[in-house]
Amino acid sequence: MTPIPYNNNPGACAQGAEMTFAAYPRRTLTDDEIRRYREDGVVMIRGAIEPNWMALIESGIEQARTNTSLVGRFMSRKVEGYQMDIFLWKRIDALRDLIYYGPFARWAQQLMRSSEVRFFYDQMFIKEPGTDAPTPWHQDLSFWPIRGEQICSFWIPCDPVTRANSGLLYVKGSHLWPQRFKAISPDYVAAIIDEAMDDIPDINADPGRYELLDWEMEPGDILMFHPLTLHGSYGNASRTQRRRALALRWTGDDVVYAPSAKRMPIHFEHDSTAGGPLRGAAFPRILPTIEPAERAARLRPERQALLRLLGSSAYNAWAAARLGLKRDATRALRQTWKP
Ligand SMILES: O=C(O)CCC(=O)C(=O)O
Repeated sequence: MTPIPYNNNPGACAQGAEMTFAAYPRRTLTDDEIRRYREDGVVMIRGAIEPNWMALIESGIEQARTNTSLVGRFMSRKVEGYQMDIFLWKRIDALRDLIYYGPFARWAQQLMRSSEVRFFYDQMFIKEPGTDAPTPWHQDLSFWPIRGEQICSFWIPCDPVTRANSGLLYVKGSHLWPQRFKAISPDYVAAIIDEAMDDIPDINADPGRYELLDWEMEPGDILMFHPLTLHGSYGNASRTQRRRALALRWTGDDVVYAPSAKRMPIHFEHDSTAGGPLRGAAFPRILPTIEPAERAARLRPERQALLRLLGSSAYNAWAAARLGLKRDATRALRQTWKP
């Protein structure tokens, strides 16, 4: 299929709109790539992303890096040199265009075998040179207020990555394990740690026991992975190279909204109700067609509701104090990350 040209001018679609639907990718995924995603829980596709889309990603990441949101500052406050932020597309036009008009939704549709594809959220992960902060082993789904099988994430580096400068590592096939592990974030956010869930085994302390997958990657390469595949990364040992990456999360037909105090709160407007499908401006439908009302909402950048943000911080402080009382619980959360 012919790729649709994009004029590479961030914001052009929002202002005039020469595109009204998601572009077709340079190439579709092969049966073998889809099989690897299903069996291993992750697949790396080399050279998948065309330079025009990479330029948009880099522009979006640089805007987010240099103009951090309130929630981004909160997420990054504890780990020196490790900068994170979420829902970037709500305030950065280049990323809104990427999500609506980039080729990503079509790959997600193929992987998830779903007729509908909604965008769940985006996330930035930046590790400055010499940042000794790992991303602990975790399963993404433990963090999220959703349920379902048709969910996938893409991880896109903007800089060359190796294991030593914080390329992602995966435990092969771990998405098929029966356990649901506690949500361990780089700053150990207590509010989302559900004590009823399993403790994550100390993967790096027992290397012979697990088959790890990782790749040296260049800008233009993409990782596609299942929300239950255990993954993490070392700190960035490079003295010169910043490591910037964007994650895009997608949902399909069977996904329902499942909010809980122990899941990531959503601070943007949407119309989903507990147990029902995702809908509304926070989780826009991209395929099979764009939902006009959600698309109209996307033209109005939205700030996170401050009151809800303050409420989440207070709840988190309370949860941290509670978890601190249970010393055994926190000990079990610590992981070995020595290169
Ligand atoms: O970039 C990283 O180190 C973490 C990425 C990650 O955990 C994710 O995209 O789910």
